[in-house]
Formats: sequence, C-alpha cells, structure tokens
Amino acid sequence: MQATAKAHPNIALIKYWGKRNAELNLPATGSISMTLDALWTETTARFDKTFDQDILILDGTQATQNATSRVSQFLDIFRSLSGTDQFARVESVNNFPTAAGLASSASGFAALALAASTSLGLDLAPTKLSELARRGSGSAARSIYGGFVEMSPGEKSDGADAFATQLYAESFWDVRLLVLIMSDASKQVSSTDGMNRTMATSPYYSAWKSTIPTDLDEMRVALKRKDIHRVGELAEHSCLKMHASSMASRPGIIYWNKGTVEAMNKVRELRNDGIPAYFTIDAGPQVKVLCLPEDEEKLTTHFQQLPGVEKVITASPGPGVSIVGESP
Ligand code: 2P0
Repeated sequence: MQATAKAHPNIALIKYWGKRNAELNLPATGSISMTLDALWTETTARFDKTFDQDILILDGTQATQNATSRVSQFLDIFRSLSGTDQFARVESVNNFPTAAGLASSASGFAALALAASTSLGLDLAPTKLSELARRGSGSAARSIYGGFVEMSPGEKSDGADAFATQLYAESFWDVRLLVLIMSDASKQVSSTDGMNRTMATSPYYSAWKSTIPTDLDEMRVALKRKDIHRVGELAEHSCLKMHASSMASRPGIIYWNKGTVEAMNKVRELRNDGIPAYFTIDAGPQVKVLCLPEDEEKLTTHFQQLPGVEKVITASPGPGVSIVGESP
C-alpha cells in the first residue's frame, strides 16, 4: 500500500537544545511549541518487494546519499515494527524552502512517520507516532499534534516516555506568527551539531538546562490564560537564553546575521510603541514574531521595510499530521 501524509512545522516557544541520549535522540529537556498552518510537508511512502534500495525524492529531485541514509535508518524502525525487509520509495514536497531554517525536519519526519506506518498497515497511537518521529528529529515529535504542544524529555533509558502531547488544539487561541525570511541566509551549523557542541563546551549549558522546568511551568500557565505578553516574554527569554548558551560554546555559534539583529530591535521598538510583539529565533537567521491578529498587517508592513528582510510569511496555529491519500 501507498500512503501520503501531511504535516506542519512547529516553532518552539520554550526551546529544546541538547540531548540526553544521541542514539535514541532523547532530549535533555522538555519544550513547548506552536504548530504552524501556513507551512507544510507532504510525504508519500511506498514499500515494495521489487525495490532493491530505499529511494528519497525531495521536492522532485533525488536526495543526497546522506539524506537518503538518514531516512533509511528511520525507515528501519518501521520495518522492524512490521516485520518486513522491503525497501521504500519516499517522495516529499515542502511548500517552503527546505534549507531556510524553517524546521523542515520537524514536518518532514512527522509526515514520514505517519506515511511509513500507514503504508505498512501499522495503526499507531499518536503518542507512539510521536515517540517514533522523535527518532528522526527531536522537533518532529511535536509536529504530530496541532495547536500548542509539549514535548516530555521522559526518564526511561529506552525513550518510551519521551513523546509529545497536545496542550491546546489549534482553535484554542487565534494568534499569529510572522516568519521573517532573511535575504542573507548565511551557512549555519546544523541544529544537531550546534546543540551537541553547546552541551559539550558551553559553560552556560548547565545553567540553561536548570531553568527549563520553571519556564515550562510558567508557559503552561501563560498559554492557559492566553496572555500574549507573558507568552511572548517567556518565548523571547527562552530564545535569547538558548542563543547565549550557544554563543558561549567553543568555537562560539552565532546563528544571527545583521538582518536578525535589526529585526529584533524593530520588534522591541514596536513593542515600546504599545504593540504586543515578541520574537523567537531558531538555528538560523530567521526571526519569528508572535503577535495578535489585529496587529498582523501593520507589523508586516514594518518588517517588509527592513533591508535584511526578503519576505514575510504569516502563520496561525495549525493542525497535526494527517493522512491525505492512500492507494493499494
Ligand atoms: C526547537 N530547535 O525546540 C529547537 C530550537 C532549533 C532551535 O528542535 O537533532 O532538527 O534532529 O533532534 O529537531 C531543531 O532541532 O534537532 C530544534 P535534532 P532538530 O525547535
């Protein structure tokens, strides 16, 4: 059978940065995210006994050996669960640039987890799907669900309790996340390499880690109250703290460029003018701005005028992963 799944990336409001076990991809801390409606990945998986190797097609082009072997290793988990040794053809399409630092691995591995398990006839509970998606990419565990999602680091050594759960569905709170695409998307250190280096060499990592349980508690309360100021302040703090910890690595990791800093300053300037707007930044230069729907247009106009900003994408809380096509 062949199955096509659709998943949306998510942006962490309380960041995940560091692993307690690299092989099983177990996060060192919990995290809280929002799934984005405007961006998506659609992935089709077909296992067939006539295939003699796994094939990965990304946005219409055959993927590199590295990308294909990462996907092959991920598919091995599903092959082992269903007791098959068949190879697969995986075709994946993003409606956004793959390398733009927009969490394509989150939507990519969430979609692949559901497409692969469905095409093999495995009917997995969402928590199991989330646990398996995590093996592909830590943030993918959160993209199984829509709306506002919390990832648990778990305590078990086999990772059976390291999965995400939904805090609130996408209909809970109508907020916006403006994604500012920077024109100078300079080459970055991958998330995996960045977090591993931070954990191994940054004197600030342990301090960062010790503050996360409180951040998570406070974010849950702020979300429940739909308090944009508190959610935004906590998200901005979590982001700056993650970056400060990375910058203190050896060699230091700087994900920002000139446009990133200009956008951060602009967000704070607009906030001083009374508009509730708060930024967050992941392992790349893009700035994401949390705001209310009524300020979306005004803020977009301001950000489009910044010289470092190429494009602004507007996202709202989006849905979890789903099957959008099946055929024999
Ligand atoms: C997050 N990031 O919580 C953090 C904040 C980026 C910055 O999760 O190594 O691609 O595959 O588990 O999921 C991006 O890291 O890392 C990420 P791996 P992933 O969203």
